[in-house]
Amino acid sequence: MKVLLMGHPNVGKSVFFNRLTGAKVTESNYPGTTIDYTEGWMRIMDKEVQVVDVPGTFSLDPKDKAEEVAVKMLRESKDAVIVCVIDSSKIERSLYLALEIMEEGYPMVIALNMWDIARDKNIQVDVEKLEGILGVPVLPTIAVSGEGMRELVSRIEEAKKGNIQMILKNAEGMENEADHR
Ligand SMILES: Nc1nc2c(ncn2[C@@H]2O[C@H](COP(=O)(O)OP(=O)(O)O)[C@@H](O)[C@H]2O)c(=O)[nH]1
Ligand SMILES: [Mg+2]
Repeated sequence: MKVLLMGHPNVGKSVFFNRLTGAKVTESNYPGTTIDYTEGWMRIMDKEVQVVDVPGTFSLDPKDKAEEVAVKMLRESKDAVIVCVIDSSKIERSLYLALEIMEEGYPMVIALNMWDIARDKNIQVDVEKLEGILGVPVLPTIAVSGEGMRELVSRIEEAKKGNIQMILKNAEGMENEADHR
C-alpha cells in the first residue's frame, strides 16, 4: 500500500509527512524534471506503508511543472490511498481538488488541517455532515501539534477497504431523508 499526501501548496503536507514518517526519507527529483518530492515510510497496523509528499497542486488540470508532476504521480499510483490535506479556513476552494481525485476512483481520507487557525477565525465546519456528503472519512487535524493525526491514520485502512461502511451509512442517510420528504 502507498499513501500520497496531496493538496494545495502551503496547507501543511510537509509537516504532515514529517510527523507520519521516520528518519528514513529520500528526496529525489521527479525523472526528467527539477521538481523534487520526498518519500518515506510509516507503519499502519503492522505493515510498512510508503508515504509520498506530493508537490502541491490546485487541480488535476496542471498549470505548471510542479502541478504536472503531482498529477503524474497520482496517475502512476493506481493502488494508492490519498490523504487530501485541506486548509480548514479555506475549505470551499479546496474541495474541488478532493472531488477531482475521488472522481478518478481513488480511496481518500480528508485532513481538515490548520483546524486551530479556523477555530481562531471562528470558522465552524460540520465535519460529520461533510463526511456524509462526500462519503469519505474527514478528520480535523493540526499538523504542527499532531492533533487528530492518529485517528486519521487509523482511517486510512478503512478508506482502502473501499469505504463500504461509509457507503452503507450514506445510502441509509439518503433513504431516511427520502422518508421525511
Ligand atoms: N497553525 C498551524 N500551522 C500549520 C499547520 N500545519 C502546517 N502549518 C504551517 O503551515 C506552513 C506550511 O506548511 P507546509 O507543511 O510547508 O505546507 P505544504 O506546502 O503543504 O507542504 C508551515 O509554516 C507550517 O508550520 C496547522 O495545522 N496549524
Ligand atoms: Mg511541502
